[in-house]
This record gives sequence, structure tokens and C-alpha cells, in this order.
Amino acid sequence: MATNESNPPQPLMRRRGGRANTARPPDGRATTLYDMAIVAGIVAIVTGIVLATLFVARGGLDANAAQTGGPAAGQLAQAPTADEGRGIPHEPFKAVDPHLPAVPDGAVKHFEVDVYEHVTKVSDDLAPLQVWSYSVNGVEHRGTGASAPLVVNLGDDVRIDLLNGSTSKMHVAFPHSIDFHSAEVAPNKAFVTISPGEKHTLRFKAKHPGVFMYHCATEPVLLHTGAGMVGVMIVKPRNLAPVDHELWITQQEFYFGPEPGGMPDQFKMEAKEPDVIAFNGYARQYAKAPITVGRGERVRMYVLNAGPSIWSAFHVIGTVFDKTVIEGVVGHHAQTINLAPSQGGWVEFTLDQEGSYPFVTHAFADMVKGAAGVLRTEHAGGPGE
Ligand SMILES: [Cu+2]
Repeated sequence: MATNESNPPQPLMRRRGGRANTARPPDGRATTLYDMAIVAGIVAIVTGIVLATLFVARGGLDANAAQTGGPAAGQLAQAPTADEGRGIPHEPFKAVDPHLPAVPDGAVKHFEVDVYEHVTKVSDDLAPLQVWSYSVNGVEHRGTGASAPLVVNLGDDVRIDLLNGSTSKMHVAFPHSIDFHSAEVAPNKAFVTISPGEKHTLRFKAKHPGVFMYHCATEPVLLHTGAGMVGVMIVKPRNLAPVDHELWITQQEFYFGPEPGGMPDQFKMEAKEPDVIAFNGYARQYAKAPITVGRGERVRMYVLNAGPSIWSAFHVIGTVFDKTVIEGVVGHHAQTINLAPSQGGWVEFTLDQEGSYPFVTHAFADMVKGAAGVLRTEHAGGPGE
């Protein structure tokens, strides 16, 4: 949460004071000419100080504005609570299915990616918020801030049709774009910004396996990604060993403005002060409704840290990752994976005893903002968390 401390604003400049050095004439008598010279000197000094003060103050103001564009840290808007957001129309929460979708049929993997601007909650505790999201082949995760995943196999030819609001129910008011980290293409041609209602097609070959970010690249890119326009594209390697469960988890930040149901707060984005950090677009959704797996079954979780700005330390409590494949690096015997914003990978593990196994970012100050869920075995018994 943003702090509520009312710190006094920092002075823009260090004040310079002191008296001008008004030396007396050597003989103690002030001549008119000498007095005029002293007065002129004082005027010059005072003018200089005033001009310097204005210059420093102006420079300080400009530097301050350029640095933060808004209020100082500690003076950011407080996120409106759920109570304060009562009566604001918003989409009802619907849990995001964390099971990995199948690779589409066809020689060319064709995805219709649509943009929608919507008002949804992303946390039980806070008011609704305006979020910008992507749907994929008609799959929308309304009621959350999640965008749908895309899954292909290594070597697949991919065709993306980006629609910036295909119909009026997408409520798109802004220009948007899409940037695929999995693609090797000229970004100035492939990741172009299009106006509301427009369509843009891009094609590429998925030449690298991994868990890749996609996002809006329209300026200001921090606002567009911080408003929700992030998602995951998974490129499966050939000969990936079968497992019992394949799950996708995307860590994502949300930044509330002061108005319930209003726009997210770009100042908070610049200050890296998210109000909510969620898995798959809604704080603690899988803590409230755990993901069920069987004891001893092999689980593969594809994890993306979509940021836009906070690191992830993904960890499953009560197990050790037998295998990790993070940004092309294969590891074993790992407790936590370290994901910079935009990085991803997959982890494989089993839950060896019946029970509930929380998964978190082990950066606990981020976890308490909502980045926590639970894997629960079929015969866990006992409390869910
Ligand atoms: Cu955008």
C-alpha cells in the first residue's frame, strides 16, 4: 500500500542568504559617487541572487517534474477500498483457469488477439479499477486483470491478428499495439500502434522455446503495461516430457488512482509502488480456491513475471523444484526462481504428502499485496491455507 505519511515537501533549493559585503570607504566619508557605486553594487548583487534563485528554483522544479512527473513518494494517492468502491459498476469476478491451453490446430498457429478496456476488481479488498487487457481467440478473463495466454510449439509459424477493440463492447478508447518477446521481427513494422477499431497482422516463426512476455508497446509504455496490457506466450520445446499437470502463472502489478473505478495511477507506476501484485490478474484468487493436484503427481508450472517493474522470487512452499528451465538455463534442485520483469520459465516438482502447498513470491512485501496461491492435493484434509 502507498504510505499515508504527510511528509513536508522537500525544499527545491538550498536558500542562500547573508548580507552583501558593504565595505566603508577608507576614510570613513561617503562620497556621492562612492555611495552610488555601493548602491549599484548592492543592486547588482541582489539582482544576481534573485536571478540565481529563480534559475535554481526553475531548474529544481523542472528537474523535480522530469524525475517524478508528480507527487513525491509517500504522497501518492491512497487506493480506494472495497467499501469506497461500492456502487461502482464492474464485472463480476470469475476465476482464471490456470491449466495451460492446448496448442491450436493447423499448420499456421493463428491467434486473434483483441483489446478490451474494462472496469474490474483485482482484489477483494480494494475498489474496482479500469484495466486494459487482451483476449485471445475469444477467451476473455473479465472480472480480473489477466490477459489470456498463447501456446505454440517450437518451430511453429505464428500469425497474430491484433484487433484494437473489434466491437463496441470492448470499449476501446486509446491506440494500442502488441510486442511479442518470442518474435524476431522488425519492431517498427511488426509492433506498430493502431487506432481504436483498426486491425494489424504480424507473422513470425517461434524459433526459441520458453515462457515469453507479450505487451502493449504504445507510449507511454509504462502506463499501458501498468494498466494491464501484459500477457504470456509459451513456446514449448520439442520432446517435452509429459507431466500430470501443466499450469500457467503470471505475476502482474496493479496501481490504483484515487477514484474508484478510475484510471490507474501513472505516478505510482513511476514510483514502483503497486497496490496489488497478483497471480493471473486477481490477488490471492488461488488461495481462496486452491488448484488441485494429486499427491506425487508431476506438476509443471510456466511462470512469467510480467511486471512491469517488480522482480519475482517464485517459490512453492513444501517442495523443491526438481528441474527449472529459466530463460534457456536448465537447473535442478532449486528452491526459488529469480525472474526480472519480463522473464519467465518453467519449474517441475511433485507434492509428496497430502496437504496444502502455498506458492508465492518470496519477496514477502510483494506477497502480502496478493501474490500468493495454494496447490492442494486431492485428499489434503484440514484447512485450505
Ligand atoms: Cu496499449
